[in-house]
Parts: sequence; C-alpha cells; structure tokens
Amino acid sequence: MQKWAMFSLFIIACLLGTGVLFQNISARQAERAQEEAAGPTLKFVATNYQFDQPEYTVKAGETVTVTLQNKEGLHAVEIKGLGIKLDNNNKSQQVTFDKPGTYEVICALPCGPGHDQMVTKLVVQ
Ligand SMILES: [Cu+2]
Repeated sequence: MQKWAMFSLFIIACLLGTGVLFQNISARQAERAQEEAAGPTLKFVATNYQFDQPEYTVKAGETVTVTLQNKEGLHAVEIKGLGIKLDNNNKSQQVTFDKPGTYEVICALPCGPGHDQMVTKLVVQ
C-alpha cells in the first residue's frame, strides 16, 4: 500500500516537472517570436564610461528599433548628423537609416570624468 503511494507521488512529481519544463520552453519561444516580430534592433548599452561596442552596424533602408540601455550610470546617446537622441525618458525609437556612411555616436549627457571618452561609431551599410 505504501509502495503504491510512493509510486503515485513519484509519477505526480514527474508530471509536474515535465509541465514546468514545457511551460519554460513555450515562454522562451514566445519571447523569441516577439523579438523577431519587432524586426532589426540597434541597442546601445552604456556603462561608466563606454558603450558596449566600438562599432555598430545597420543596413541602409531598413527600419530599426534603436534603444538605449543604461547598465551603469546615467547616459544619453546621440547619433551625430541624424538628430537621433535617446535618454532614460525616451529609450527607444524607430529609425530608418537612409544614407549609408559612418556616423559618430556620443554620450549626450555629462555623466562623469570619463564622459568625453564615450564615443562609438555607427556604420550604415
Ligand atoms: Cu556622458
């Protein structure tokens, strides 16, 4: 009798485990589908005192979701010559880059002693 009870508990635990596993997988799939639906993205991750990449690339003519993530400190990002500026109040913007070229990207908010070094590049191909 006790053996049966243990066995039943074991089966229930297995079923619960499998359920949780599948739930995780479908949640991840939904997340990925959402990202794909959002289209191409250009994400600037800012820390004290740099951006996460020395160079970013986008394709000309493509509509891109440009976002700023302040991972450390408080920064703003400006793509020079295009009039695109993002900060904590306006973290995301849809942009279609029409003109191929290399654009200077800077931090547009005096953020501290390393502020002047917060420079990166955007290449529109
Ligand atoms: Cu700055």
